[in-house]
Amino acid sequence: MRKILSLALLLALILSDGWTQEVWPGDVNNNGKANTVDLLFWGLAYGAEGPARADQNTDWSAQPLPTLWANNFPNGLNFAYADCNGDGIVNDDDFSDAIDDNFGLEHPPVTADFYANAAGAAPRLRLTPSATLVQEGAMVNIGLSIDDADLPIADFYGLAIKLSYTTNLLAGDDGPDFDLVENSWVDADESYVQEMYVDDGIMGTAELGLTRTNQLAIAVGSGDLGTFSIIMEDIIVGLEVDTFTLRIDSVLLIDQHFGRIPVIPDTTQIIIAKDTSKLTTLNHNLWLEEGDVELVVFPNPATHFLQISTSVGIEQLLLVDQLGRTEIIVDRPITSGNYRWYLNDRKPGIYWLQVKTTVGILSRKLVIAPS
Ligand SMILES: [Ca+2]
Ligand SMILES: [Ca+2]
Repeated sequence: MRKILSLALLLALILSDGWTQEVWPGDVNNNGKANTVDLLFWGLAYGAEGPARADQNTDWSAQPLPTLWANNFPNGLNFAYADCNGDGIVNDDDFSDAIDDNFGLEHPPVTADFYANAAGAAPRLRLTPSATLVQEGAMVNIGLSIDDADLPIADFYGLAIKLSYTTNLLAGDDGPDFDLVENSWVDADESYVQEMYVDDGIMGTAELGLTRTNQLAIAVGSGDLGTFSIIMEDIIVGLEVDTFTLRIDSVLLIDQHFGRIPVIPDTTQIIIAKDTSKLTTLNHNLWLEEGDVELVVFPNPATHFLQISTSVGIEQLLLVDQLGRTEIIVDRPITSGNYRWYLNDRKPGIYWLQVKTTVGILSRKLVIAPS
């Protein structure tokens, strides 16, 4: 009997709100996960006050919802969800003790965060590296900015992005650092702006959140939002060059009413070389992936000769052995077509062909077999 009653009660609770009547501290949008999108909701509710919870803590567990607050988010969710620690006010403690502390934790089912990536004519997030070709061990800064030349954003309130990057190429197995630009257009009115940046160097992922807190939007201005900084570690023996990629996978930019403004994300690549002087003749410092161009190397394994069939021009062809020793095979531009080189008496073993084409660099593993 008691079980039937509690089921009926649960059903009534679900029907009354359309969702569960529990607060998970840090999951402000109640989608099952604490992340930087919750920071955006927190920013909209910042400063609001309402009934406190009976049990005030920030443990990652279901907390009974208090009496509903006077305000709701535009999606209908009550502001009480933004009071993560349950003390009756939405302030910095809710961010630092719950959203930040419980970042990444989930209580399934996890539903969508509704990122709004754009394609075509839309404002654009830009990743601008200080260099695209560096020596191993070098430090590179990558500026993050919004380019709204095509479509000005008059109503910036907050931004949340998810990033991914190449693992194993950064010093200390760490992710990129991020520094927010101080006194930028984001807080041109000197309002309080909260930033949140979390990276996972093992997974190669990071999230950045940025929100205003005064319920007033601001127009996007010129200049960087912030800077990612990375130190390129030594590349592995056997490789002449390697490529670090930083990619914005998802972006959510909102106005002060949680209107989503679609934005085009960006990707940047930085080539790390043992000896950059060998690569400076490149027209495009772009690391090609398999399938980007038609370039066939055969036979492989090779014995007496090597034949290359290419659909694009080649500027330089390097043969790199497993100790990283490099030999230039072709040092002047050749056009598309079929070419043959004799291997003469090169030592059998595993090599890499570094092919600098007119559209980018690619690498092919090559085995030279005993003849
Ligand atoms: Ca959430
Ligand atoms: Ca609070």
